[in-house]
Amino acid sequence: TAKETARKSTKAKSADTSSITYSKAQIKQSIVKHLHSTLGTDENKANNHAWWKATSAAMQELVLERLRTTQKTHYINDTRAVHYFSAEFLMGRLLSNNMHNFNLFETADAALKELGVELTDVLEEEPDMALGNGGLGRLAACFLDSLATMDLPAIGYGIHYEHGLFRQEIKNGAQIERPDSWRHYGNPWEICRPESIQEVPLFGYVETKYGANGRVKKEWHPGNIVKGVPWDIPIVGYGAKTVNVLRLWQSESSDYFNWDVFNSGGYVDAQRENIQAETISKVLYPNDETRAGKELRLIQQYFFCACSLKDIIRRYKRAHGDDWSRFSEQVVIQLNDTHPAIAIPELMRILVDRVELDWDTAWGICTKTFAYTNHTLLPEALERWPVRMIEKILPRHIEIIYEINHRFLSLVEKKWPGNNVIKAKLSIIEESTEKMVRMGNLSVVGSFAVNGVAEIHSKLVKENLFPEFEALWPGKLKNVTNGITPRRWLKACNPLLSELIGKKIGNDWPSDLTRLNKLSEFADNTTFQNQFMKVKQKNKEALAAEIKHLTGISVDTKAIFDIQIKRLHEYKRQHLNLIHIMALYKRLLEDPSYDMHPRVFIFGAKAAPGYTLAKDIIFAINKVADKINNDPRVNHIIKVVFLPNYRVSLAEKMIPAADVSQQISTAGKEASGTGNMKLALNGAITIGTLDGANIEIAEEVGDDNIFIFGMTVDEVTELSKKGYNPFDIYYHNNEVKAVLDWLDTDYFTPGQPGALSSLKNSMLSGGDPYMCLADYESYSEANRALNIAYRDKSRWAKMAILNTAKMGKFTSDRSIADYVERIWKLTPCTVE
Ligand code: GL7
Repeated sequence: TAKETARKSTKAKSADTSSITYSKAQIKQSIVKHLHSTLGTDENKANNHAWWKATSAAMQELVLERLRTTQKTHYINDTRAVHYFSAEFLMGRLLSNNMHNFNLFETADAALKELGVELTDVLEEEPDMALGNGGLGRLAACFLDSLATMDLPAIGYGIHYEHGLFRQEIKNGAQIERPDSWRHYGNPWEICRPESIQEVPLFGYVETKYGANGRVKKEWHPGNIVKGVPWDIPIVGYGAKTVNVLRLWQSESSDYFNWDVFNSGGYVDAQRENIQAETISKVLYPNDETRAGKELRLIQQYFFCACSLKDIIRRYKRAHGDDWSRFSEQVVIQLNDTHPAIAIPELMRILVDRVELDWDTAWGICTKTFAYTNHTLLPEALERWPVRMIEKILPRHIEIIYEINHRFLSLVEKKWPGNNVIKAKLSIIEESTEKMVRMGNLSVVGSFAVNGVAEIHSKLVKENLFPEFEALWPGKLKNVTNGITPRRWLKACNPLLSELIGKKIGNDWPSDLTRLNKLSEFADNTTFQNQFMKVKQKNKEALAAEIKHLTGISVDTKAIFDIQIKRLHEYKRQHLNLIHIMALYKRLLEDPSYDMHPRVFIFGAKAAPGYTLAKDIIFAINKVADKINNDPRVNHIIKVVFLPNYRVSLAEKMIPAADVSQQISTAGKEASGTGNMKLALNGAITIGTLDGANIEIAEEVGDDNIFIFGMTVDEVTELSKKGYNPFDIYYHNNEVKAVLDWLDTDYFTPGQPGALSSLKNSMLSGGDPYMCLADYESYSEANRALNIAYRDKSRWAKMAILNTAKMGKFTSDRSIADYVERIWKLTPCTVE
């Protein structure tokens, strides 16, 4: 089974590292050496930044040693490998992670102490590598960790963005975006590989030629060529046996590209497009779950896919020459959403135009190589590109896409003769006023497997998004429930809890998370309950200090720490949380003896810069926070905190301190969620809807250990069918009415009445598309139950322990084992 695969390939890695022999003295010596010879400074002059770089360089020495061994081993064994194509990798910081995976964290800590330096301060110097927006990008990062940990040959391919996700500042309550410069002062982990530079053609035209045998040959004359420069980030597995690579492509102008070649017949002026080559990898598009629709975005996608495919083919040919028959045995490419879907026609182009394979052979190779993960059902996130845009940028690819579609539609015709409705629905080309290429359909047609990311999501993919595809290719649509790496999301970020767990059940859990289940035996044990909650208390104190430091707000650490951290999106319903907070505030004002345990509501969220309502919600949270936090009538009972610039490294500080995890999306909208797993793993109790992986979390922890509320997917569908009118609730629920009307006054924005009205409008006259009001009453009830539960210290402690204990399923090792078994068919390769 998948579980066994996961266990076998990761078993007992805890203390079993070659590096354990690396002593404190050696680390100390290495750090000092790098301080001197890499950084040109010394122990007396060095600041924390220099210590961070020197410490990283010392680690990187070990990392590169293992990298060389790994690459040699994979080469000798000619291993089949997975190539994870993703426009986003949200890596966060690497130093602490690499130390933990080498099992050298404590040793390095001690070494630095002897040098008079605090490791925790040093770690804070590292900028987050934020080359992603949210869950999708972080999932890719967790998967890389698991792949290396499980000794699976894998390579991540993506874009070397100069600027990752913007840094968020909050000014007068509103979000401001500032550029992120993660490698401004150099990045100690990345290695440039000029020897593997690739060239990528763009624009231009296609010439049709006729060969001697009557065969039609297509030749693409590009109007522009850009260079892709690879940067490698080593990915250290837990136990530090395998070190894989994340290869990120940076664009540069190609210096020798000779315009004169095309300077005939006036073609150049007509066809050539001038793009500044360097801009391609300049910046990550900051949209999460929305199409950017911009030409540059399509070019980014093609750029990294073309570079990566050439890289893969170069490596394949080194081992197999021109024998293409084994390609799909050696290479599997996982498409992380449709962002890299253009790789499908690109591989076809190479095989048909360059290698000169016949179409069917080429298509056979292609459809045995690609697999596609769908991450969302939101229509605004399903990518479609105008035919005309692809035609202009990739003139040969649009021809290939049409050919793929033509052949695919004859298959559809065979299955459903004469049914033009189905044909129109399944067609890769959408025949709207502006013709569009549907990248989801292209991905399904060009892949041998398609998966959703949680049971419910995969079911909806099958039943709602691609039902005919399921009929056409039974079994092609699968599920792989997401997971998170317990190394980063428990061992490294929550050292106190990790230590406590280690004392109780041993230290094998980071590589076999199901072992946490042994903690269940102690869930009723008062001593263990006290120890567990004491850790939580310490973590809350640390977060309280951070909150004070970042915002100036003091919070009561005996209060319930209630956390909602995720991108700001209407479907995630931060505004449902907010109107409930306002309702509590109102209850307290109207009845000062209203019985509730003190509670601190903590938010972290970035809004896409162009998403106005999302920014309005951030503004509203901050304005309500200002009012409540400064109202002496209630501020000993409620506090509201919005922590600016939510990112991986901030999540690592927040998650260990959470009592409550808010997972309150409208049912059917959150494909999976992964923050839900991280919070529960650290002993937070979920208040959530039956959506995404919440359903599977509820199955694992049991109904007594989670607060489920709201409509189910079926109920949401039913209500939409019937016709949902938020005014019905507004006029029947006095609390809802009072709170929404409150938003229209200037109570929270003195002198600026109406500054929060867009929120009310969205939930009322705007039709409340995410049904906040429909779920309000049920949410409020769940919160009441939660409040009562918290009052019973022992009951709460038991719930928290059981949440940690029951999270075994959600390790990304299990997700990867599922991918290996259901899709990739890889075998681990031990690196000695
Ligand atoms: C997402 C989903 O919204 C999220 O629920 C899921 O956990 C994640 C990883 O599978 O993928 N889909 C998506 O487009 N983004 C996500 O975070 C941006």
